Amino acid sequence: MSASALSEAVTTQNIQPLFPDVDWQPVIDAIASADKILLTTHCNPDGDGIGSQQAMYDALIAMGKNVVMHNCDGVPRIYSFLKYTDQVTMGSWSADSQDADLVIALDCGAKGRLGMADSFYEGAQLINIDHHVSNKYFADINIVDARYCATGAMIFDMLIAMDIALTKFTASAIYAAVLTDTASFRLSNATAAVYRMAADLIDAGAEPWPISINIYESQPVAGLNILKSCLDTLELRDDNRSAWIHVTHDMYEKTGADVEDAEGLIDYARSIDGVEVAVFIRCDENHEHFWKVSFRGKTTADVGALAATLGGGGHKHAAGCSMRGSFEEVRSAVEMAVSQILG
Ligand SMILES: [Mn+2]
Repeated sequence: MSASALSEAVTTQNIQPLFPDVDWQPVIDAIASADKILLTTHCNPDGDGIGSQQAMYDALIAMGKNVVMHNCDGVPRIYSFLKYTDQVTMGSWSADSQDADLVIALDCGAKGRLGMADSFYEGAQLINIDHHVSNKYFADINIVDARYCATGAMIFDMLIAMDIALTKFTASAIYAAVLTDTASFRLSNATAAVYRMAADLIDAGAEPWPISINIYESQPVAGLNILKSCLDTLELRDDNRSAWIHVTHDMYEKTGADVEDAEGLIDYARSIDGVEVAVFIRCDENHEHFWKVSFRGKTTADVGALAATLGGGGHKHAAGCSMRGSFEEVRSAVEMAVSQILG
């Protein structure tokens, strides 16, 4: 493709969707008849939630739609390079200030995970576009398909179904979503079709290296300092098939790091030879007795099922739950659950 062609939006006419059997018509119709559309994603949004929201926002405003974005939590710093992230409002929002007639929830498995009061959705049609196998089908229209590696990949297919041209920005936002949900195209969800989609996104102007630099190579020093203290907590259990790390409140204070800096540390635990399940227990920054527990599975272990036994959810290879109590209490409950699935 010539450089001049890259400066323009790329038509999706010759691009293959990942799953042509998905029926996007209900979403297309709802968008066509909506006056004001609100795009939202789950609490503690990740690259897939933010990337999907950004891509969809870009495509919908290009159609001349009135679109707003609102999430319960802020956009992580590493995704702030996506240009419309400054348009995302956050926090709890009173029902009367929410006047969209169509709310689209992206990458979110359950209504509660959106973090809004029920009254927030009153008077609006709700659409749920998601790839979590544990999805609760909580909306009026549910496009839920666990074959997709990322919700961003679903947006890719939706735009093709809508015959909307891929702009450089839309392609970049989808690329960021897919890059993060496939752990840089390394997980088993990174199929040949996903690589072909990535190539289509690059043809449309997405630039892999600058996107990677923004997401993975722009850490504050505090991020490396929390990595140092976190790796000091590394322990192996279950005949070296589970690897455990944690971050306590104290460690945030000593390093000056925050929850965002601790994202991704679990990958170090999974990277150990022979480890099937990685566990990362981290303290909430503001509540010493609130803990977020993340799980990563390598081959056969289903950490989504594991997290479900602890009241959480997720995918086979990536899942999590929230727990309350002292570190010792949380740790021993999780140890029991992990030992059980590694039986
Ligand atoms: Mn996702």
